[in-house]
Amino acid sequence: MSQGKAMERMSRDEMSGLQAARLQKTLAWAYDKVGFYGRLFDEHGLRPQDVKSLTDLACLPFTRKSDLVANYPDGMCAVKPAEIIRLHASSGTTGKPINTFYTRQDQANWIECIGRNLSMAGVTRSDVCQIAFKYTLFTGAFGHHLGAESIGAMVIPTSSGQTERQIMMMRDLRTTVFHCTPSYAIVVVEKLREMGIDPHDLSLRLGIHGAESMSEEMRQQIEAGLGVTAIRDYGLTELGGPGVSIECPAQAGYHLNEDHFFPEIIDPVSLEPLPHGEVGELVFTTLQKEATPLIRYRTRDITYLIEGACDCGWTLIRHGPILGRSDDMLIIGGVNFFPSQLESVILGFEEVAPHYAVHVLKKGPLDAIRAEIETQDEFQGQAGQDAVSNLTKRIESRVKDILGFRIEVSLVSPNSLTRSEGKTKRVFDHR
Ligand code: DLL
Repeated sequence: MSQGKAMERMSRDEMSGLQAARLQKTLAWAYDKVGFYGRLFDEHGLRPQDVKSLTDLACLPFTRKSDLVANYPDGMCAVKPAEIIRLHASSGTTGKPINTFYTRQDQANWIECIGRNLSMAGVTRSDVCQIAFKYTLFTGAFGHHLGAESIGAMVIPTSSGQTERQIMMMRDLRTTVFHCTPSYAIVVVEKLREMGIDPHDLSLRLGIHGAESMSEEMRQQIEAGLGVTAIRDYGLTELGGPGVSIECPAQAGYHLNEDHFFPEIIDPVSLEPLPHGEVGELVFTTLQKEATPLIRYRTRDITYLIEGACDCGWTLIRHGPILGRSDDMLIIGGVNFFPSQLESVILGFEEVAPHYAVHVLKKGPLDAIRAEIETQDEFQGQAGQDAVSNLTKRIESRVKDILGFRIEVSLVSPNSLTRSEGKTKRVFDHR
């Protein structure tokens, strides 16, 4: 049995013991090697050996994204440059990117995690994996590439974009697994339709989609449009990229590689740890990272942890879908909500396409939402003014019923909103 297999099926006690031992090592390593952590511990009058158990972790301060930005470019790095073999960075549209460094061992661990995840999703050495995440500083493409290769699958590194060519290769080389963001998967679905290609004439069977949220409704559209089972994949640059967690075929949450990343859920306001099952912000402490160890790193991602056995047989702890980001939460008409919640409601209407933009506006003292939503070609072809106004009202009223506040819906013609080959920016804050 490989080491990976053992991790996936360890008992809770065995896993906790392993985590506690690795935590001790990580804390000592970070304290000694990363100036930032040395100072942080000292300021709080703490020593790594004060943390004797996993629950003691809660007495340590958090690491925030702003700490990583303040320590750009390599202030968080624990090793000498000669030890580093790779760098990736977050796309960071404003300001400085977040750098993450890998020693040879970090890269081996990354490959192990993604290989484990892809195996969990059902990828085997007989598969042909087309990597349509962008090959840049972004972790998505290189991570999936290395992970799929480690399983022995054939890897086609197309990167994202050049969609017709992408589809030609997919057909000619009989791609079975397609790796990309949900946004790009939708672009490919639309191009297949435009080219008159039936997805069932392709060899695709699995879609691995991550780096942004994919509502159940979006998943259904991707599954129907590509002829795949679409699996959600989660990770973040700060932890090395993809390889943190993935959904299993039981689709009952994401299994987390908790032998590498110790999770906590905290209340994003009080910052107190929350029990398993309660919704809050995901916080990670790395357990194996050499180059960039992180202690209690606040991801800002909102979800919950799921205890107990999974139908798939794996024992690694699970988390639920990413419901939003604590820094994206809006309060409209007194109701707290995440823009991603709108997606499920909007895509419940078959007349609309999976392309929308959410504008947050100031209306007097209050905040308001205007959603631009594309209609499907078929609807556009037949609809008169009455049909448009009727659909607009139906969407507005369903949002009110389900989410509890009013939004203004503006239906726009097919293909009028910007398409993305990576992550789509859907929320525009005009306040
Ligand atoms: O998106 C790493 C990645 C690449 C994950 C490919 C999966 C596949 P960043 O660019 O640093 O890294 O963005 C990380 O994206 O904190 C979440 O807010 C969001 N995110 C990632 N995966 C998911 C997901 C990569 N499955 C940030 N569902 C994270 C929802 C996701 N949000």
